Amino acid sequence: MAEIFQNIPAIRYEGPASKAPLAFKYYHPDRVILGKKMSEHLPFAMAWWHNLGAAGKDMFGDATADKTFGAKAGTMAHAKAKVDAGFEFMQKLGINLFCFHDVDLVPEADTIDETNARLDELTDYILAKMKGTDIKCLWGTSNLFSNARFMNGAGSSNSVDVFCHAAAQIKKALECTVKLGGRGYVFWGGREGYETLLNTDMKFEQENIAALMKMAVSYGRSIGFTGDFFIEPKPKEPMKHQYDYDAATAIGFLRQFGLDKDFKLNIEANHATLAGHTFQHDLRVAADNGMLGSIDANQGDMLLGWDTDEFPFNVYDATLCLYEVLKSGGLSGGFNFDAKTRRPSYTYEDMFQAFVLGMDTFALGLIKAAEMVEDGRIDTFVKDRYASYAVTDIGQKIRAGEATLAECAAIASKHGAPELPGSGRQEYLEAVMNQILFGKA
Ligand code: XLS
Ligand code: NI
Ligand code: NI
Repeated sequence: MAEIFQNIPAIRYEGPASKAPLAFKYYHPDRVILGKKMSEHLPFAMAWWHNLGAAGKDMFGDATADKTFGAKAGTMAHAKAKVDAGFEFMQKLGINLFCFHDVDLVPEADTIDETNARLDELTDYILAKMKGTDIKCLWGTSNLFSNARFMNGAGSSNSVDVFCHAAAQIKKALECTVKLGGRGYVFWGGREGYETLLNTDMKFEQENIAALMKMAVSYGRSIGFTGDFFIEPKPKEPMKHQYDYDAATAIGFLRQFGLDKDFKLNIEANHATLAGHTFQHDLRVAADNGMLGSIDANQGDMLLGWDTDEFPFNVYDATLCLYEVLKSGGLSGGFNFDAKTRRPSYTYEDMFQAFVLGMDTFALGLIKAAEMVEDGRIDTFVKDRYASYAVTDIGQKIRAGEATLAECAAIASKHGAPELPGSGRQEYLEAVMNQILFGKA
């Protein structure tokens, strides 16, 4: 097999003093942090669509990068060249997982049967490539948003034929995921939402989305899929209102329709911020509900109001992300770089540089989050802040759900006007964070 990324060697850990662009400064897979190897804390994944597909095309301009990998675009030869490129890429970076949409793998044909035959051929090709490597599939999904037929959504479409087509794509994508040993299956409801209620029956649409998900669970389980289904919440873009607005909304939906046993969440940094939350907020909401499954690791730009899918460089946010992940006991899924290089970064070298940046950012985040946990000042502060519940009888009864309004009212009249609840000391805690992040300056 001819080397595609010539002149780019396998990327190694060289340590913080290295100035080599294509070397890890912080990601050291075998380094043990809180009793576990870095590589186990950080199961990194490559997103097929961005890394092997996205070539810099945007609403105003053409592609800037060449992602044909020596084949004619849109052919099965191209689909296979992407597999060759993807495996060489992952192996050179030491990444063992990938995520895909059906139409990232093969060009869509005129009929679903022909597309499915192409998927059979290509997944055979991937399976053969996987042999003798540690590379596995993190999750699969189906693209139910690009094709014009999905203009009004998939499960939420007004057209039953479109609904059935979406079901057919999900059926096949699930089969491909199982064939490739995927750990998860994602629903990102790109167009599951609406522009105006003047033409929309929201209740009808949400019931249909749930019905489609139920069919997916029942089919998936019947063909041996034992992993998690995930909803990937996002508030808007492409639709004005998307039903899976944020973690809290998605959890409510899953519980309403009895899907919460089979589903967890795939939290994407840039989607949380689009919803007006911090990344940490949506991670915490998911974790508190036992539904933090997987992460789409990217970052947005606070000055731009859309999903810019940048490779993460913000160590502060990565640290708070890993803090949530460590405290929740780790992910059943992984860290999928749902991210693309900026349009003017169009070379093969830029593709690798982007992953070095992202992996080092999350490695630093892990190192610093572990320091936060070991340091203990933040955890202790939070625990002490609620101590009045632990040290009083009434507090314990409230926590146990055994107190009544009358009992609380009796305490209130006995104790008189409460003292102020104690300083939140936010500035102190932010200084602790800075000391942990930059203390060795
Ligand atoms: C788009 C989403 C998408 C999902 C997979 O904003 O992030 O890439 O991760 O469909
Ligand atoms: Ni995503
Ligand atoms: Ni996204």
